[in-house]
Amino acid sequence: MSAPAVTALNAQAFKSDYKPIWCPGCGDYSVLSSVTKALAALALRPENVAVVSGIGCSSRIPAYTTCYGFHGVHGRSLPAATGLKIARPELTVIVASGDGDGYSIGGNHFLHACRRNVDLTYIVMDNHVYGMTKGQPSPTTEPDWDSKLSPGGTGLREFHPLVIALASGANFVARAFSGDPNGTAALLAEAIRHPGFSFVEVLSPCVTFRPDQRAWKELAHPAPVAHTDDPARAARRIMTDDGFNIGVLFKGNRKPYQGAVRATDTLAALERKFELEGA
Ligand SMILES: Cc1ncc(C[n+]2csc(CCOP(=O)(O)OP(=O)(O)O)c2C)c(N)n1
Ligand code: SF4
Repeated sequence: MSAPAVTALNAQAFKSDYKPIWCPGCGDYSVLSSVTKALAALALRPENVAVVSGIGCSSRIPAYTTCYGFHGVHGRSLPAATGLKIARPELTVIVASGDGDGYSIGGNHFLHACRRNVDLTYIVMDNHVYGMTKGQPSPTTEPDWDSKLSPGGTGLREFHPLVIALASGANFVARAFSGDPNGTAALLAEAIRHPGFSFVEVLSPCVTFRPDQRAWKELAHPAPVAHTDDPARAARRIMTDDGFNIGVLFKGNRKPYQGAVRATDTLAALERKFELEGA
């Protein structure tokens, strides 16, 4: 007897019954919608996908999907996701973060995740601020952004995540804008399909602490040139662009790292191997 046909799911099937508690107008609503559209477009199923995050408004995403989820420790989403993908290579693993979670406390893990090139899709919802903890500057905050918590601005130069990802070995680098949910969904689907570590920086405004980011609607524009497979060329372009070029900027050919776990290592055998004496 042939196996019953599996019907493709629509984006709604990837949304859980939990109602997001983001502020009205937050860009993260749209990113959630793009993630679910991308999963539907790839004809994936929730039981074959895991969404892993740290802490922050943006990191709430796993609970809002019907996929497996892990809402972990601030800045530590990437090591958790790396372990999961190595242990369960058949799963599609998506990692969600914010600029605070991913570039401040999680900055070290970001570098090494790029270097390891495990097959993950890393989405950073960048709003240039710590939203959840009420508006502190983050590594991508402009040096002259004046606020109650940073009077006169920090005076510190911004971190350049896309170039740092390229220098560290990421295999796919793209920039998206939450104001274009269909374009973002298409970029995410391409990132998920691409083998290795795919990094998608999504400009996702924090309407509460950065109302000035409403202007991003007018600033975002398609990247004027097609992506390259040369990381140095991509880095030069990104260093000199206006920060609002949207699209795939780099696609590499590095072989993904698959870990040293052998197919014959069952979970039970691994547990026995690491059992503590006398436990
Ligand atoms: C170890 C630890 N340090 C600090 C915090 C406090 N904290 C929670 S979320 C956050 C920053 C979140 O900013 P971001 O990642 O940019 O996400 P957003 O809320 O803007 O989406 C901080 C500092 C924490 N939860 N755990
Ligand atoms: S504080 Fe900012 S990032 Fe957090 S939910 Fe509100 S608008 Fe979104």
